[in-house]
Amino acid sequence: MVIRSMLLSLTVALFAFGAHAADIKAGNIVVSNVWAPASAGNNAAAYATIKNDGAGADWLIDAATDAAAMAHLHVTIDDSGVMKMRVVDGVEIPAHGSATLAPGNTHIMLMNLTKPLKQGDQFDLTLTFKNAGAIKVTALVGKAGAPAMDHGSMDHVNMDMSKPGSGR
Ligand SMILES: [Cu+2]
Repeated sequence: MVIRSMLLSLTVALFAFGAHAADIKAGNIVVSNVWAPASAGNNAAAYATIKNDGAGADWLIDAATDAAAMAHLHVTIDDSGVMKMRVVDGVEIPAHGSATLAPGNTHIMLMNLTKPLKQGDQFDLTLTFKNAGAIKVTALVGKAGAPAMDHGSMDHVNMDMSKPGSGR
């Protein structure tokens, strides 16, 4: 079992080495650079660049993955010098514009990971947009995070753990 999982990790690592996740396009939405830093605790965050080629705004309204028990959309806010995270109903992708989910900024919070995210791993993520619908993407696991990505040390405000699935 141990050997088998080691071989599996090796295969995944070899596959991920030098791999570049392809842009995924659905309707007017193009999702690229989907990644997550290697995890240090039970939770992690996933990031992506989302482009909207359409003439109307769209909203990322939900995220789901088998890699964690729950996925929430979070924004990071500076509350008098203390960085806190807050659940949001949606992330706007402006018309002919883009939104970047990045460390210290808007992110997809992965709560209670199924297993630790190791550098070189990848996992599926389904992003649901108000207009473009559900888009399945692959996230690549990169280097462990800088302190700004350490969600374990950050407060979560307005977190309702009784609400599974999304921040809605
Ligand atoms: Cu968060």
